[in-house]
Parts: sequence; structure tokens; C-alpha cells
Amino acid sequence: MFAPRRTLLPVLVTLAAGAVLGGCAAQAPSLSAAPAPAAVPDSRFASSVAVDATFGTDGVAVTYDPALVPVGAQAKVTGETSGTSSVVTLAVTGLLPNRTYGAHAHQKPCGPAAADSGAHFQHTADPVKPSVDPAFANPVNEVWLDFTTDAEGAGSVTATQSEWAFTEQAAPRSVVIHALPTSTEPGKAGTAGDRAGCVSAEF
Ligand SMILES: [Cu+2]
Repeated sequence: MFAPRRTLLPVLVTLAAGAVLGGCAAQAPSLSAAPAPAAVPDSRFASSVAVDATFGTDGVAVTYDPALVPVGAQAKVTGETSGTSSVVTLAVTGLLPNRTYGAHAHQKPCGPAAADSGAHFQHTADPVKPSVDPAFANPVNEVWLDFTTDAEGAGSVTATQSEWAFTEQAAPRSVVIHALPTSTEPGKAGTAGDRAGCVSAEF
């Protein structure tokens, strides 16, 4: 009977201390006045990617039309997602001089075939495929990266999405360079001719 009483004492002390602390916290005026708990974990997706690649017939940067995107041309692709916005940049060297190319973020990584990168990445998916409706195929709902090269064949472009951002589940996997500037006409919106090259990137 004696041993249990000795172990009981620390328990009682602990309970009493807890009651005092709990009482103080419950009566703290700052708690009742606080509008909402501030310690909500921030689950917004953030990512950063930087790809620096040389075009070849396979690998990270693939050329499908060496007359437009020569083997040995270089591409840098970066992506920054901060939860509420996404910024994508494309910089190239070694392409044809003084020429406008279409370019977009696509859904899948580049592959040996030009079609492997799939359709354009869209924030709000067009229920109609292929998507050529300007309501969906536009530079706000998609990531358009058309650029014009300088006299040396270098060019760069930045696309900023400020109304939405990539998420862990929904992000592009490549940037495709097309033969022509991107069309905005109904029935053709988003099209930009053949796929001349592709750079894989895990946005
Ligand atoms: Cu495209």
C-alpha cells in the first residue's frame, strides 16, 4: 500500500501544474481577441527547375527538324512556381537568324517522336480535343513562348502566369519549339506548324 502512494504524488503534482497552465491559457485575453490561428501550414506548391541542354536526336533536348533546330543548338528552360504564379523562360542559341518560332509548354516529356510531348498544357482543360478554341487555347490558359531570334540565331522569352500556378499534380513536362508563330484564330488557335524541337523539363 505504501509503494503506490509514493508513485501517486508526482502524478498529482503534474496534474495540478497542468490545470494551472491550462487555466492561464484559457483566460488569456489575446486568445479570445485573435481572429484566427495563424499557424495553418502552407501547402501551396513551389518548384524551381533549370534545364540547360544541347539539341540532339535524343535526350533532354530533341530536334525533329534539324533545318529549323540544328543539332548542337542550345536551350535553357527555367520554371519558377511560387504557389500563386508560375514563370517559364526559354532561351536558345544556334537557331536560324531573324526568325520567329512558335513555342509552348506541353503536357508530356519529349520523346523520339515529335508527338510524344502530347498536347499543350492547359490550366482549364478544353473538353474538345484537339483544343483550337481561343477560349481555351490562349496565352492566359496555356504557356506560350513564341520568340524571334536575333542575327546570331539567339532568342529568349518569358511567360508569366499570374492568375494560376502549376501544382504537383498539374504541371507541364516540356517546351516544344514549332516551325511557325502561334495562331490565335478560332479553329486554329494554339497551332504553330510542325514541331521542330523539344526540351524536357519537370516544372
Ligand atoms: Cu506547342
